[in-house]
Amino acid sequence: GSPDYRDSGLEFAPDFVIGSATASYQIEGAAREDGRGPSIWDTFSHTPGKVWNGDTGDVADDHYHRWESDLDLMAELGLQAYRFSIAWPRIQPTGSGAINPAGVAFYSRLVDGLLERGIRPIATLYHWDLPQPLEDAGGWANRDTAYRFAEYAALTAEQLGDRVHTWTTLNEPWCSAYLGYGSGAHAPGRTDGAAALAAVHHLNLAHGLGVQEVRRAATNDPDLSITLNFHVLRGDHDTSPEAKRRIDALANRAFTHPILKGEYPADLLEDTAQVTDWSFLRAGDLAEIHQPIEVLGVNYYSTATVRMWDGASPRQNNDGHKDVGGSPWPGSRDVEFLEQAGPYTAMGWNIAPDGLEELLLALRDEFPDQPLMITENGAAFEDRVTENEDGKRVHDADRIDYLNRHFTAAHRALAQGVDLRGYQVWSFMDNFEWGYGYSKRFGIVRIDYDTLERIPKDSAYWLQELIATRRTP
Ligand code: GBH
Repeated sequence: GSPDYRDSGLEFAPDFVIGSATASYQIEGAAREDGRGPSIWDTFSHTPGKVWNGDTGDVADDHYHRWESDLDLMAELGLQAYRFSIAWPRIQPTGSGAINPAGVAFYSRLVDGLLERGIRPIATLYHWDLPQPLEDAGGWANRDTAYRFAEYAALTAEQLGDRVHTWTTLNEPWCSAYLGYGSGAHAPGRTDGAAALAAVHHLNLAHGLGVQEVRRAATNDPDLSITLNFHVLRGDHDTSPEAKRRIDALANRAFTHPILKGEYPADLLEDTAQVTDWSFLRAGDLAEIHQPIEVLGVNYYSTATVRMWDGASPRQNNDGHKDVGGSPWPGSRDVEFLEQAGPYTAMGWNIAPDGLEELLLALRDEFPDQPLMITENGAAFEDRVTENEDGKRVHDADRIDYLNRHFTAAHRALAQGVDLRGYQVWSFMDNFEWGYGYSKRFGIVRIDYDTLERIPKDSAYWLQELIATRRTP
């Protein structure tokens, strides 16, 4: 039975699922092997000027070949769960049509390997690697992509649905829509606010259709979920309430309301009326999107502080991601993102564990019956390797401190009655950090990119002890 968190000190219940997360394009490599087709991230990373240092996911951590020893390491660390993503272009190399058996076989081996080691598989169907032919047909701005996703979800659940425990349809559709089609910082690198909002809707539709397909095809009493990256908003200027309302609508409620309530917020439609007429929203869509889910996945890293730009003073834009010209805020480009108090991670993101507690409580208040899971939390820091007769070590005290503070914040939420089911640390190992290439390291396991050697950092042993003892060390 579950302990009463109000009496438990810093104890985490045995069924509070603690593990770690990765994503296919960030770790697998083997980009052209076993029939994998090209994705928008292959195209984007091979386009000069898009990714730091020209880095690509061609080799990445070579997890595609090293999966077995990677699973051994996860087992050694005692992970209760492993959250990974499935590369759509390995399952359907062109994004439609028959499955590619070699691609399915890789994930089938991976899932079996996890189960053999007693690690719960949490599979994400889409962590941003859209098959390139679907982008050539309009990508997420094209309604047809949602139907293609539903077909892919069905085929995949038919293959793996007898063994996977938890299915996540999409990872952070905010990033797919607004960074992919609005700001252009992510693949496919488009800068069109109307396309970004169409993408929001088609991603929501893909989620709803995908949930229905997986529920039909999976036989292992599946938990269905979606993972969202929430914007936790701060600001005490006169115009901060207006700025918070706008960003909350675009970033948070644009997803939570259709998915969990079956409606788009009226203020979102008004705020974006100059950008699009929302004619992509068709009768019946909201009913398709509004499907019950067992778990809402929460990714949390940082907060944002906002106010409305006065149009005169130099505009601040510290919204924590690469500014590459376009805007991720269609209809609300006049929101100013202010510099925030430190300390900061190597990404320049402010460290604010209280924001996690605040977010979990706010979600509980708005969606009281919806179980939650932290599907990503973690930090990039400049790690340093030391070596002595016992071997190589990475003393990442800053990452341990970050995780300790955030696990403690999650525990405070548990103690206030939040139905939080688990916590997946981002990331199991250093990997391709999207536009930042290999320059930013989020792993609890270090990757030596010359030898591809894996070196568990001190934070990995810290997590091992937390999982074993159920208390932060
Ligand atoms: C996640 O995205 C991704 O799922 C994962 O693949 C990635 O490697 C990982 O996180 C680390 O970046 O408003 O202050 O939070 C992160 C999504 C969204 C986080 C925008 C930063 C802006 C700054 N990002 N957000 S803030």
